[in-house]
Amino acid sequence: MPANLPPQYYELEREYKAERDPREKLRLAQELLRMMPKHKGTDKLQAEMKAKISKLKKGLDSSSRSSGAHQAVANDHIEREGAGQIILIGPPNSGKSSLVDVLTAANPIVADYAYSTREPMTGMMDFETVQLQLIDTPPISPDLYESYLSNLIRNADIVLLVCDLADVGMELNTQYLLKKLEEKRIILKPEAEEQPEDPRFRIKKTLVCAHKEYEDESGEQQAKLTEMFPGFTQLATSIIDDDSLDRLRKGLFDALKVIRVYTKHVGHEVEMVDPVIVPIGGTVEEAAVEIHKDFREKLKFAKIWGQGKYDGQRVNRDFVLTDGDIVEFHI
Ligand SMILES: Nc1nc2c(ncn2[C@@H]2O[C@H](COP(=O)(O)OP(=O)(O)O)[C@@H](O)[C@H]2O)c(=O)[nH]1
Ligand SMILES: [Mg+2]
Repeated sequence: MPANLPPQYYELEREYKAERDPREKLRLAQELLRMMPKHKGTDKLQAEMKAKISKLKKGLDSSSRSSGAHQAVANDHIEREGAGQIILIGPPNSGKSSLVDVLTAANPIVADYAYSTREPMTGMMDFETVQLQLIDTPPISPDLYESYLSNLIRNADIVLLVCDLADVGMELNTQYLLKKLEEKRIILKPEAEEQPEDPRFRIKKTLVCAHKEYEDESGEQQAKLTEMFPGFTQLATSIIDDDSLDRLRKGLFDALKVIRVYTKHVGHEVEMVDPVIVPIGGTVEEAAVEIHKDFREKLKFAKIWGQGKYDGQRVNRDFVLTDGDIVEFHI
């Protein structure tokens, strides 16, 4: 049986063969396996690719052990925590670490020299009743692109592109970053509702952070960013402007397009803490399953409190929830 592979497969295979960086090679191999149509004609090819993947993984493991760089392999995946994962990226010195420092309890190195951040670092940012996970990263510049960044960016929910209004080279440095990401097949867009037809590319929803706002009194630099990023949410920030940081927190939460649903037990007062997170448009059933997977079977109905509802209104599992609703599940 012929394998019948799409033309993109061969293109990607060429790149895979030419790639020297083991981590990127592994990613391309995984992508090839994903692209491969799954039928009898590709059985052998699939098995071969799986073997190559496992070999590449072993290679990465042992090279990290021998150099003592354990961190490196773990770097390209960070387990999501909280209501969403946001990765901060940008040119050197744009203020990524400063933002993670003021927004979370993490203490990344902040420095007035470039390349002070070498490893990704996470911190949890409070927003009202939830926490969002921020990832601080090393810069992207002609001198540095940490290859683990591609996977980290691909896996994050939202990208926060930190642009430095104080930098005369802001436009060039930002253009460089966009070009570099495109090489890595990551495209930054205001929304990521539609993924491209070419499965090798990934569109990432991105917010533009116009950082160090007080260094741009004329607003010229901000205007340049708006021109470069039409349609994007652009937020002006400074680490000494608390209001700007509050707007950033809210902007990031809104960008995640999730709602918070508070649950209560029958006969108890609700505590407005630790909400269940579901996507906008999420139903009673989706919220119930977040609590316990058995609830999908067992749920009979729910009572609901919230805007536009009667207190304790009885609803079915397909009822669409809104942010801040309080739900009592009946099983
Ligand atoms: N004027 C001004 N400087 C800032 C602001 N945020 C950070 N910086 C400075 O910018 C430099 C680089 O900051 P850092 O967070 O290390 O940048 P990173 O390389 O992107 O992580 C440091 O000297 C910071 O003090 C800000 O809001 N306004
Ligand atoms: Mg830094």
